[in-house]
Amino acid sequence: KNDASRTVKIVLAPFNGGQPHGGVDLGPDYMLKHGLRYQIEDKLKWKTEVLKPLEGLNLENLKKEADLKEKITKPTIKRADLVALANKKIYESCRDGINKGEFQLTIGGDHSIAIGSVAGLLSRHPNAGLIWIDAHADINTVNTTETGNLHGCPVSFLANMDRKDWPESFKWIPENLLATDKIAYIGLRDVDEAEKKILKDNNIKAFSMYHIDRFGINSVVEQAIAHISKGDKDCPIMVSYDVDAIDPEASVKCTGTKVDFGLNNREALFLCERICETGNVVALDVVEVNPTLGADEKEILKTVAIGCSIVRCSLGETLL
Ligand code: B3U
Ligand code: MN
Ligand code: MN
Repeated sequence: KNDASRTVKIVLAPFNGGQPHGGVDLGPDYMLKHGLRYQIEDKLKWKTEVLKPLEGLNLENLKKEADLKEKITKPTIKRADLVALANKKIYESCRDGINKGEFQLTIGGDHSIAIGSVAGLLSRHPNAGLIWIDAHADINTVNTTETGNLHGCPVSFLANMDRKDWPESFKWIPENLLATDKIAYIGLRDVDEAEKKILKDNNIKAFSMYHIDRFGINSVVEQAIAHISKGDKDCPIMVSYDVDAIDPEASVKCTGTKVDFGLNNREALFLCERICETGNVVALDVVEVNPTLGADEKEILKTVAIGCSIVRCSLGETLL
């Protein structure tokens, strides 16, 4: 259980190399400037510590070098070695820098950073289940990706798919990390054909917006928790939350791949409240907040604010 020590280790992952836009690396800064640490400490009474696994890497330079090289080589996956390197650092921080009773909060960055955060969490909690909240399934493999953007692929790396075709630089990822029956998706509505086949072939539990309309968010989250916990009432839970799961009109306009008809604001936070209520949440990612994609201050504030709300609701903030 995570409330023994009530310490949140905040892992800053200001990484944008898994997708084409700049600016998503500013997510952690904006959320911290919005008062995230104060909210966790003063309102919710958790201690916080900050880890910076990417400090000292000149990410922008490394990205430029990779892009220059890839203009000629045109590889099927973009900036692979850079994504692998950044994630290895995040993985090592999460594995070695966080104790078993502490809460792991990783702030992205694009969703490729979940390769490191989830791998790190699973090295401390091997039986944890993963709830992936997203408009996208992010389960393209190195062979199926159409865009070459690695933020569309993290789940395939975690689940060891097409490993024989991985670049050497990803081989630090442990082999038996995440079983496909320990994953549940919520919020899907923009899934590639190849991804649909992967979900089907592997019988992966996935709740799209259709299922939320059909059964309601409460039933969906209940089914997701039950599926990943497999009858273990103490099963540790990690939530990887891509803010593009939330409807752009509702609050999230500042994100790289907006998809209409998503979660409303209450559904978005109810998920966190209900999963937290199990007492089993050990880790959370909040990713794809891109403050540079806002038309004005108000749009930026709305996206950043709901990112912070996701954190608070996952740490036990309640309405009453
Ligand atoms: N499935 C597409 C699009 C995408 C995935 N994740 C985001 N966009 N944010 C891809 O690029 O793999
Ligand atoms: Mn995602
Ligand atoms: Mn997404």
